[in-house]
Amino acid sequence: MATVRLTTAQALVRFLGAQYVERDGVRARFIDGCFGIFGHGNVAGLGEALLAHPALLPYHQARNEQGMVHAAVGYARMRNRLATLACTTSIGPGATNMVTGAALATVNRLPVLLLPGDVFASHRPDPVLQQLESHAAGDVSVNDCFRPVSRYFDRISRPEQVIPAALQAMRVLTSPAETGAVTLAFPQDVQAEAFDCPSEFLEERTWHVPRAAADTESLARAVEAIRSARRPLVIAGGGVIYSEASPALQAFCEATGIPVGETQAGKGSLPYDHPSCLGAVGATGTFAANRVAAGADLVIGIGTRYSDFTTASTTAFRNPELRFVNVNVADVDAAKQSAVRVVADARTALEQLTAALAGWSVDDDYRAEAARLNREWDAEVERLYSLDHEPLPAQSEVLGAVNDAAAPKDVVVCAAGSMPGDLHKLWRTRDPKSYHVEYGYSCMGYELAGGLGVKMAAPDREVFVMVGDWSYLMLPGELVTAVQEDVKLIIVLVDNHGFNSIGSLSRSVGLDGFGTQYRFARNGVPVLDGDSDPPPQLPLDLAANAASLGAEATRVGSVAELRDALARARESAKTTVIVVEVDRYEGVPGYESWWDVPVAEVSERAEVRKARAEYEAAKSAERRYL
Ligand SMILES: Cc1ncc(C[n+]2csc(CCOP(=O)(O)OP(=O)(O)O)c2C)c(N)n1
Ligand SMILES: [Mg+2]
Repeated sequence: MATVRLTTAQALVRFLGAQYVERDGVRARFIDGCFGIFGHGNVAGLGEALLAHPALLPYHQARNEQGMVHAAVGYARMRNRLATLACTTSIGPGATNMVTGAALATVNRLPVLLLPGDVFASHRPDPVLQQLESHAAGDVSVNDCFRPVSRYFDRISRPEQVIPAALQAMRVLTSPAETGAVTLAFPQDVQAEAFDCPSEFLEERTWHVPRAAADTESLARAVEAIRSARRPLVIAGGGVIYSEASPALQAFCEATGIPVGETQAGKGSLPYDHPSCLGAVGATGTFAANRVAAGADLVIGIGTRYSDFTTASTTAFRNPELRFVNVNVADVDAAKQSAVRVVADARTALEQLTAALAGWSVDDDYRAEAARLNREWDAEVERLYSLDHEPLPAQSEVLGAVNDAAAPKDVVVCAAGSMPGDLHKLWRTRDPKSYHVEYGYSCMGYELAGGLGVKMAAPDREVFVMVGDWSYLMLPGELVTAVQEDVKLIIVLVDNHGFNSIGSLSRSVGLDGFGTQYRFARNGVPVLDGDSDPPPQLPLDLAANAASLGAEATRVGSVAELRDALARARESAKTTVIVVEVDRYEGVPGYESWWDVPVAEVSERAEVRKARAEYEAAKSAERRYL
């Protein structure tokens, strides 16, 4: 067998650069590049290999290891999990900075390949700088933190071990059912060590992504459940988008008249103005979807994990006769809610269901009810887009202005705070890839970095990043990366001087917004929220901050100015940050839904006791779907 003398790091880089993915006859490179921040643990080993192979695995510099994983996640999601980026770090803090990103990827079922440097496999110079010394185990390093947040974890302790580790990594990354973060911890001495690498390992390899069909009996059970339902409802999750199943879903809805509620990851499965589209479902849902959900006798979950936001903490579906059919590539999701389990690709299963149900439809009244609710909901969106609130605009008007500025294929990116819920309800989505809200982990700091990855994956689309003031402050550094990489973003920084989201939540549980606004200390004593004499705001200038990081930055004082600034940002080739202040108390209401956040059972505060009584009443509506 032919071999080549390579370092372990060179072998891995050459392997990764030769991996292809194929689905529906379309074949493309899988690992399109490698983000990295160098330190000891990767500068000499992987650094040398990346320098030697710039075409195989283009290197991108980042500011923060967490941010670069977010960028890789944004990239992978935009590419429907058919491509991603690798991330390499030094040992110790560089490595553990990626743990949050790994969890985010795994929770959202998005493929990223993480290559944290690790301590010497030989243990000769222990303890090296940044090494954790365990008193009880010689084989533990901080990288063991990656185990619970990775779909696959291995530590490459000998050069030849890179072969099975890399093959397993690719298997998991390209499996629609298993994908998430894959971590190959890479001891620094092993990276630099040479071995006789089999040439075959380095040859091009194609990973075929299957479209599993439903087996005959599962399909028959699902068809039987649908035929006997009077008020069925589809819940479209991220799986619909990743499977590129929107046309199949639309055909299914048009043939059967079954309406659709969308999860955060599934939003955009149907265009917002399609008569079967009821929009967002669950805790951040529309009245259209939530009313239909409450009475549905059959819920057909397609590509959804049924998070508590989707089920409104198990209160969304209230029909006593309720049953579930779940179509999912992952058995773990298909089996939820004691459903009729259809383990299959979303697009394939929808085509099978449409064919098997030919000639069957819900009754005309139900079909008309969905179409009417779709229009009534859009009237509510229009109302909230044009509140003309003064003196500061409402957040919903800001979303309306951005929605107007975005072309159908442009992408909105968001992750945490009050905007994800408002976007879920209000964003008029016209293309399946135009809505990118990370709400599996809802990680503050994802917005800018994730948006960077989205734009790298889809340079032809404008990317509008919606970020709250506090999320911005958590991880602004990737703005520098966007400027440096010449990746254009339009960032709308919505400033309400603190946590609108958790502020409202805090007030709703009787805590008066405690700890959710920026506050001075007065005479050395921190001033608590709820103080009747609020101290002055901190002297923050977020536009100046963004400008100092290289963006074109501007502060606008009204929705009209925002519209002008958005038009200019579209024209510009550069990354723009538009700071807009909104009224923190002018929120979008909830629509016939609830979210379970436990309230203190005993408290000296009367407001808390009142909130607890309301909590107990609402909680009594929670159900088990057995
Ligand atoms: C990393 C991280 N820490 C904490 C939270 C909990 N959390 C959710 S929203 C939020 C406040 C967000 O503030 P901001 O970005 O200003 O958005 P706003 O709520 O004002 O819309 C916090 C602390 C989180 N989601 N992510
Ligand atoms: Mg805020």
